Amino acid sequence: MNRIVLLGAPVEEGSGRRGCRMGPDAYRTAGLLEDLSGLGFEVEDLGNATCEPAPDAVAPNSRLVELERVAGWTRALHGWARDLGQRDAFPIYLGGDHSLSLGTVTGQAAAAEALGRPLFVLWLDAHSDFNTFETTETGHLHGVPLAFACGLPGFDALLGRPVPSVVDPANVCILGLRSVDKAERVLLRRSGTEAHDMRAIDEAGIARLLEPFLETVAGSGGLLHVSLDVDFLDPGIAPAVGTTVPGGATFREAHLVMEMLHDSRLVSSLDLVELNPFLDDRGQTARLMVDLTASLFGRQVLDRPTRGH
Ligand code: B3U
Ligand code: MN
Ligand code: MN
Repeated sequence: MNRIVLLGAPVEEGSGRRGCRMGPDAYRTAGLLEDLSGLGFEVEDLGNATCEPAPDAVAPNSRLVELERVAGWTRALHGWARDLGQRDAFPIYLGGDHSLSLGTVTGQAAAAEALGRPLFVLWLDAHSDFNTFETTETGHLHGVPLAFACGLPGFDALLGRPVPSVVDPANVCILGLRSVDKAERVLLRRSGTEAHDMRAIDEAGIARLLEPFLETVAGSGGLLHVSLDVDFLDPGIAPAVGTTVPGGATFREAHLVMEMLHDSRLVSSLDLVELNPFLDDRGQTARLMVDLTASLFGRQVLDRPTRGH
């Protein structure tokens, strides 16, 4: 696939603080279009999605923050992703906080189902985002998208109906964990999702954890959606995120993941989430996220043979 479409999703209501709505423009300012074009891709920028709040989204408890707005974004982005996921172009969703994945992952799952392919998800994040409306302690809806996409119950207010195509939790791999809430941890364990914390990365090396997952995706003819949260990265190299957690992925670990993903040729859609340019240091984090995206699309120092080529 030689075409890439960029869609801005300036969502910030899921994070409980302001700033993520500037994310899409920070990626543009940091040169995302130019870098991807320079790698030989035809890049179309669709601008930013918009949304209307969903007044019918009634909160099942009083802890949930900005449910009407996040439900509005979920519906809008679900529609976008369902359509873009069936076009002959690779969609990159420019966030925006991680609640945008409520729409993009479920939309990509619907698109994959229409194409007759299973959807796999690689979640690169310090957090598992596996809370439900019941378990969330903060009420911030960027903490629930993976549970929603995997079909956990109680979320019908978001789309106004059950999720039409859920992701099989056995098709999910999470890398980079270092902050999981107590009840969330139980849900995660029960789901059977493959989840690796930073200790596992320290002990095994990130490549050894990622490789078997990519082999499974390849073996089942699946499509792979990647959701890259800025806080997957160590805050020392990526300060522009509201929820910094020490001890994250290093510069090289993150690039290696992207380089392996490129070589696998399996990735078909990408979320870039949680960049808060208001917290950045001279564009450092925006620039790093753009560089990581370029690695995913094949930027490398020396030529090397890739799988299937
Ligand atoms: N698990 C916590 C914290 C959190 C999740 N995602 C982020 N923070 N970025 C929660 O709010 O659910
Ligand atoms: Mn996240
Ligand atoms: Mn996170």
